Amino acid sequence: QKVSVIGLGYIGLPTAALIARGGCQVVGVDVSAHVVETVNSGRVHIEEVDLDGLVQGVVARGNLRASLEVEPSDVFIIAVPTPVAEDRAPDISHVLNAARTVASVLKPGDTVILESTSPVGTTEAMRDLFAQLRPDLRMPGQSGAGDIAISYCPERVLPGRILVELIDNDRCIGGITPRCARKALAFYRQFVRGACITTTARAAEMVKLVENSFRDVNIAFANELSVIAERMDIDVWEVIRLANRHPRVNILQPGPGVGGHCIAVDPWFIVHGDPENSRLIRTAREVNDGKTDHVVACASDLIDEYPGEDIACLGLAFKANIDDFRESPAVKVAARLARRYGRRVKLVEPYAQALPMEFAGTGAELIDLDTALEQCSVFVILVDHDMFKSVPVDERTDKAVYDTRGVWPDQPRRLAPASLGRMAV
Ligand code: SAJ
Repeated sequence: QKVSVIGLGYIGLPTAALIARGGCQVVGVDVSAHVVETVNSGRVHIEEVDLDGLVQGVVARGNLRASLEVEPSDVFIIAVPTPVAEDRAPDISHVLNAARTVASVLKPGDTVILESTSPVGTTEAMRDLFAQLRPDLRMPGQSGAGDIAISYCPERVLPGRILVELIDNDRCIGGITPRCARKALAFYRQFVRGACITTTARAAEMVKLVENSFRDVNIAFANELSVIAERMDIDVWEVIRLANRHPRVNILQPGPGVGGHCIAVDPWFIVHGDPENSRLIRTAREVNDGKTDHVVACASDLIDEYPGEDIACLGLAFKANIDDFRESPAVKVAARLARRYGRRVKLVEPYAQALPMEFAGTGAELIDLDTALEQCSVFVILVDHDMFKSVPVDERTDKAVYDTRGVWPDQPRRLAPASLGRMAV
């Protein structure tokens, strides 16, 4: 069985490598010559636990190679990006471009599976594009059984655990017809240990969007609580911990906003599909984005109470214990503070080799945690890296701290920042 994986990004490359390890002949297709060269030399262009060794092995054994061109195959997996445009409309142009190249090599009996997070109806749109470009082939759901099988099967993996979760997570497989779904199911069964459950393509598209929206709405609840609790001078982490002792309550953790490439994006696909009826989902997005502005304002209030003192921003990653800084609320907050306070701002990020470009020209610099503890008086905690949690309280009793992640719960209480102080008195 020959498999082509279109798009060698965070999902496509690990997927291609896993299928290749299972013994299939896999061709990874990407528009970037750099990515193709890197993979063909047995190396990786993305950071992910254990991926480098896996890719090196399957390339050396000849089971995986990369190419700029799509080749005839038995199975095609499309895993290209689906960003949102400025106006929040989903941009499925990469999916349709990938589908165009696949169409040119399709033959009866082939299976096409879309994995990219997509607005509802994208898999059908892909089917219609195939029908238009290949009138010689019968498409599923149009008349009779169809010559090719088309399905949607979203990925659900967590960065940092991608290879484990690709195998262990349950998969939801949506076919254009039940027969398409059964064909895709037989394919995934070869390398997925989790349950594989079939449904329609439209339902599967919605499932993916709903999963990430569920998380966004729940994080928004925690973020909204954190602002309310701050005004009421209550420790939100204690409130959440105690409320979660209720057997049916499970509140998530507040933070400086929501980052990453999925949770802050996918809810817009639902909102765009039905703006009138998605008020809660839209509001959650606004609450989470607004939390970033709130953190900048509160941190600035605190900093203004310590004129001339150095400020340590702890963490830049989009979440704990990873080295991914894209779409990170921590970067957004720290960069805005750096633009305002310049070289007084020091950044502590054990996972960064260099500062992200957002800090160019601000005068802010990267320092280590020990130096920050010696040199800085004000601490703004933006990421809950384990390394930060382990600072003993006696090393930070004299610091003024704005903690967005509840990393130092035992920090001695000090007067709240000016704006909150007025409320509290
Ligand atoms: N966050 C909080 N509070 C929390 C949990 C998360 O503020 O209690 C923040 C994080 O700090 C981060 C953001 O949310 O900035 C997203 O982090 P995450 O760990 O919730 O999710 P991602 O983006 O790493 O991965 C998500 C996962 N989706 C779900 O958990 C429903 C993953 O399974 C998906 O495969 C992935 O999106 C994706 O590719 O769609």
